[in-house]
Amino acid sequence: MKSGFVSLIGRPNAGKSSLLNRIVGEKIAIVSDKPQTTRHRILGVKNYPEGQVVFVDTPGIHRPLHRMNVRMVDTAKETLREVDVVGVVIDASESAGQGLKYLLNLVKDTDAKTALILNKIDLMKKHRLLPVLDQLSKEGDWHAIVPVSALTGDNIDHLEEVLLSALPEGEPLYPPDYLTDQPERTMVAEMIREQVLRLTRDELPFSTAVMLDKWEEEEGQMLRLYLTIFVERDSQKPIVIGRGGEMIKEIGSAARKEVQAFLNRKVFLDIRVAVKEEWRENDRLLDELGVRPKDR
Ligand SMILES: Nc1nc2c(ncn2[C@@H]2O[C@H](COP(=O)(O)OP(=O)(O)OP(=O)(O)O)[C@@H](O)[C@H]2O)c(=O)[nH]1
Ligand SMILES: [Mg+2]
Repeated sequence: MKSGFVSLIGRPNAGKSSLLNRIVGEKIAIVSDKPQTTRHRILGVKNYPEGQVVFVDTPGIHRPLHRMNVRMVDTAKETLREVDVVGVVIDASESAGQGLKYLLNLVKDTDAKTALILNKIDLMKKHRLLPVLDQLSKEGDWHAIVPVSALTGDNIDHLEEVLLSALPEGEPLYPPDYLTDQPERTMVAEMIREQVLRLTRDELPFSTAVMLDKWEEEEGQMLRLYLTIFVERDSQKPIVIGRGGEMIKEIGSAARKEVQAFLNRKVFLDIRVAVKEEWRENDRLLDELGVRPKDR
């Protein structure tokens, strides 16, 4: 039997979380078209007849401008020392820049095996993929190079085979029914944040956080969940609330559908919006939000 950890590391928006969800077959990580969506490490476990793979989704590697972002990038970097295989996820349809160079350099220092995962091939013509593949093959000591599409599922089976076979021999690390390390409460707060990301623009996606304040369960009553959406400035509050409360209503009703399907029961969401200046620099709040400090 094979078993071990495979991290998914890469630039923001490369499709790491989409890939994790696709592989484990459940939506355990939120996804958005805005960069810096994932803020903490997320485990997803998959069992195969030949063994068990523990996938580790990480925040995108970027130049951090706030304490929150330093924590995010540290979280991702730490996994380089903790896993058996590092899956470097790259958006193959995007042209290479300084950020990619930084990432590839970082990965050179790991003792783990490295696999290059070229994602979003559905966006590319084959003749455009070949030169990208050729170029990147020289930029690392790759155990394997696998083009995939997390969106369509193209070549994902092959990717899983490659990653599983790269792991050491060992017994499963988690019980067979274990899917993720994320508590239900975190998943719920993330579902609300996903809707905020989907429905808002400009700086708002970066400067909002969602906290679950209370989980109220009373005999014979609908489950009531109280949440706060934090923004950084007074001027951002009306954007999240919307004219006549339309935006917050839309966020709430879309999130409620997701939460109800996830918890498999009827839920009442009580969402408020609060201003917390410079929360991205606030260590205590970041701890509470689960954006892990370095010395966790
Ligand atoms: N066309 C296409 N889009 C994809 C694919 N994989 C992911 N996406 C899209 O790319 C965007 C980013 O996806 P995420 O999975 O959130 O990316 P990520 O790497 O986890 O991003 P961060 O958490 O911000 O680091 C979303 O809009 C996805 O729908 C793919 O294979 N093809
Ligand atoms: Mg992500």
